[in-house]
Amino acid sequence: QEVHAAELERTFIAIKPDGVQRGLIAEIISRFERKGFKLVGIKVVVPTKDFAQKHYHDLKERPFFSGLCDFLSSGPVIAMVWEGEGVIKYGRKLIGATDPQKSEPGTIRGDLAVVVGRNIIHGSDGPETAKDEINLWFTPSELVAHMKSGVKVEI
Ligand code: RTP
Repeated sequence: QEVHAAELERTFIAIKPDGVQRGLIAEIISRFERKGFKLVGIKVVVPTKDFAQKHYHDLKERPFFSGLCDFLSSGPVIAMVWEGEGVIKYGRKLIGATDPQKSEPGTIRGDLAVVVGRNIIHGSDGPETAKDEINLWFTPSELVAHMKSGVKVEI
C-alpha cells in the first residue's frame, strides 16, 4: 500500500546539551531508527536564550523556565525531524516520562537519565506542537521529501 507524503506524520525531536555532552547522540538516533522511523532533517545548533524561550513559550509561567532556557542554550543541541506512522505519540513512548525517576526501563530517559532538569531529550507532545516546533527549528528546504524506498538515485 502506497503512503503519500502528505499523510506521513512528523515530529520534532531534540537531543539536549546534556545528551550531546554525554555522548548519547548515536544511542538515541539508533533507537528511533531501529523502530522504523525515518530521519528527514538533522542539524547541530547552539540555540540562543531568546530562541530557547520561543521553543519553551508554553512554560513561561513555570518557576524553572529561566533555568530551563539557560540550559537549552548552554551548548550544542541535535535538532531532528522524524517521520512515520504514529511518530508523535510513539516517539514520546520511546522517550519515556518527563521525570526520569518515573520513566520505565527500556525508554530513553528510563535507561539513560536520572533527574528532570537533565532528561537529555525533547519530543513534541502533539500534532500542533510538532508543526510549530518543526517550523521554529527548520526551514522547509532543510527537510527531505519522503521517498518510497531509501535510495532514489539510479546509476
Ligand atoms: P519535553 O517537552 O522536553 O519533551 O518534556 P516534557 O514535555 O516531557 O515536559 P514539560 O512539562 O514540557 O517540560 C519541559 C522540560 O522542562 C524541564 N522540567 N524541569 N525542574 C522541574 O521541575 C522541571 N520540570 C520540567 C524538563 O527538562 C522537561 O523536559
